[in-house]
Amino acid sequence: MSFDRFLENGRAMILAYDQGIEHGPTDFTPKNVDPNVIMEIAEKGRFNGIVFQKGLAERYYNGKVPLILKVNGKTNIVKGDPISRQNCSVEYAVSLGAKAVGYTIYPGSIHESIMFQEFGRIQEEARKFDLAVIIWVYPRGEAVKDDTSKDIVAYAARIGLELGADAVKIKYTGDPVSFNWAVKAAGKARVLMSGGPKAPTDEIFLNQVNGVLEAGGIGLAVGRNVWQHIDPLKMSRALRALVIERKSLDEAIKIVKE
Ligand code: FBP
Repeated sequence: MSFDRFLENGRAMILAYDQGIEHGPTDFTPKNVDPNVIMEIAEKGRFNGIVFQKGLAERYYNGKVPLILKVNGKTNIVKGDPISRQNCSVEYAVSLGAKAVGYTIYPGSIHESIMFQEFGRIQEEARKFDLAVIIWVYPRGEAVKDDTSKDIVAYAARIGLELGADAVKIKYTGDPVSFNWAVKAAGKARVLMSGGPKAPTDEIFLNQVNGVLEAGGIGLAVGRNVWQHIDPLKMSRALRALVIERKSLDEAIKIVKE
């Protein structure tokens, strides 16, 4: 299957950089606001993929790391039940060098059916081009009270499988036992952890990643915990040790503290 090209030793570490549209430049420093800096972290940090929106891919993608083209996005300016619509065709993603497309759906939003339908079309087009399909599944909206509960995260994972994604990017529940239910629900779809705001300490973040791996997840697709780190390449090395080289949590923590 086309997602295999993102795997190394059965695992994957993917660098996400679509926060500029989702949150605005508030996430950035004068350094990491420059997409070239992120491209370099992805390359030197030996990530298995980088996530860009179309505009960044056109101007900054250098082909050194497999590209995952995010084909929808929204801002956080609009309030209420979220909806995120397609902003780039699959064909254009291919022309930019993408090896996968990414799409976010918000189950629980009153607009979920629009996103489900749109994703369905994108998924089928991606198959024609032999592109992998990664779905960000973020339960949101009035009805969603706790988006990291065991049941809602497992539901998110299952939706990704049912809709035909090769990999689902979901939030961590907080412990490996409950997260394992999401991994089971995802079936043959691979499970990637979504990052969230920078964790208070490196230990906390690496512990979360370790929990995901223990639960059967194959890795992570995160941004802020890497490129907001004081030493992004050091964090990348720690992640590589833990995720790809299957070293212990203690060894990964040692690397980041070196
Ligand atoms: P982070 O690791 O920085 O949280 O990135 C993961 C991600 O899914 C991004 O791809 C996306 O831009 C962002 O989170 C969306 O965050 P949210 O919808 O929670 O504000």
